[in-house]
Amino acid sequence: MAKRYFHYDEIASEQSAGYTKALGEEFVPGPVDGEDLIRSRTQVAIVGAGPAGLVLALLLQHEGIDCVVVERQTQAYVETRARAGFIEHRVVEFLRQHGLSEGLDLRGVPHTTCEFRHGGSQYIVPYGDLSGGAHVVYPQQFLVRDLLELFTSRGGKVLFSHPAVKMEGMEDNRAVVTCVVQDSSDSPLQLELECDFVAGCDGFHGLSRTSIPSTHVMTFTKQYGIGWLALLAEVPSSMKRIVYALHDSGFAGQMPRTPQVTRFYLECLPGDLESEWPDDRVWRELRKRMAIDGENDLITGPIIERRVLDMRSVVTEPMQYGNLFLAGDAAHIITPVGAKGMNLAIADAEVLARALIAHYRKRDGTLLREYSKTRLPHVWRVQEFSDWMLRLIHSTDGSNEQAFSERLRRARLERLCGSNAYANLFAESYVGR
Ligand code: RFL
Repeated sequence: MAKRYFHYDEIASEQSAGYTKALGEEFVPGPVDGEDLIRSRTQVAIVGAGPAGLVLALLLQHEGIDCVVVERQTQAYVETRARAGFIEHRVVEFLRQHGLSEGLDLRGVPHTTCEFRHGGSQYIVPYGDLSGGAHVVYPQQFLVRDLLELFTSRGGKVLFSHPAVKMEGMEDNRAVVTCVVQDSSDSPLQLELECDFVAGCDGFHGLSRTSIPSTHVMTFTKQYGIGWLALLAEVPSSMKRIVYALHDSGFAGQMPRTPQVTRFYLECLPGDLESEWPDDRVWRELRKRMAIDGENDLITGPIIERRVLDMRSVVTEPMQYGNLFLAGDAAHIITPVGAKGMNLAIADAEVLARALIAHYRKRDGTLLREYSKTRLPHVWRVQEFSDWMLRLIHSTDGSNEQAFSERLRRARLERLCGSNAYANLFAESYVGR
């Protein structure tokens, strides 16, 4: 049966009313496993409305390049998913240059100092002065909301509740992304999105990376055998700076988020269940591990989120396959130790956008061909820094030689506070200059 083609504008504008009802006799149901089918076309299909996908979408939109974002989750889910908070100096500058920083400039808080606590001593590192840069603390969900609002207010279309379920034709210039339309009707509808390019910005559990034949990619993985209990508490930050506490019982950290909400981390066993960490145990461990000379100034309050994370890092090489380009967590994940994941995702989107713009505006495909080669050295530099930091703040290095590791940690901290060259290198990598 012949299939009718729709521009995504027609689909998106009718989305709230439900496709079936809105398009009525306008579309011809196709015989795809008994499901209805709609076809549409765009230049760049962006899979995933996280930081990578939305930054890419805005940069392409600015250049008049047609793109459509398909997102598995609902808008409400995407706009409230709390994860990152530290935005690197270079990324802040980039967002400003492109007019994407209004909310961040209004509500973000610059941070320039961090503190390590070890054996009753405090080691304060003024990384801002050392590097001439600053982090801005601005929760990821706020940034995502800002980017979404900008993109849609300029006419951009994001198809929420549209999980991509199939990607084909990337190797022979006939890329098609198939999504299932999750509406309330009984018969599910499929959307086939034909495009020149697919930007796989769908995070670590997305479809893009796994759509590349295994013969064409290498995946490098490091499992650290360490767990972190990631917590969000409805309390103001007790200490106004970022704190990394190195303790015999394990690492504890405090990362400011908003005046009312603070993120804490507690090292735990990788397989721990959240239920094994009730509030009183969490606060007891945080108090103990963050104390200086038995004293601490921790403000306690309701814990609004707790999640056990496995410390692991993964890099996929290359970050492209035919006309499919991976960006952000879809291509690499990094332990949250150095607060780098979202920053890498935005940096990928920046480079990919530049390459796509050169392709469409100058008919020059060089940057696209070299996308992976351009990004991977930066990705590995950041992985190296995160790995260094992870070894600094955890006593478990898998060697059973705990006492030796302890002394190494102290030596590292003393150099960090005693050697300008050492501290400068840390500050530059940490702040992302
Ligand atoms: P995201 O944000 O995961 O977005 C991917 C989007 O793709 C959608 N998706 C699909 N859509 C359509 N079809 C499919 N088949 C799909 N499959 C998935 C998903 O629903 C989602 O909306 O990836 P992106 O854009 O690459 O951004 C990466 C960042 O989110 C991530 O690296 C950071 O959150 C990591 N991270 C931190 N990064 C920092 O730079 N600074 C930090 O301070 C920081 N803190 C953190 C973090 C991550 C954490 N967790 C939870 C792992 C703290 C934590 C606790």
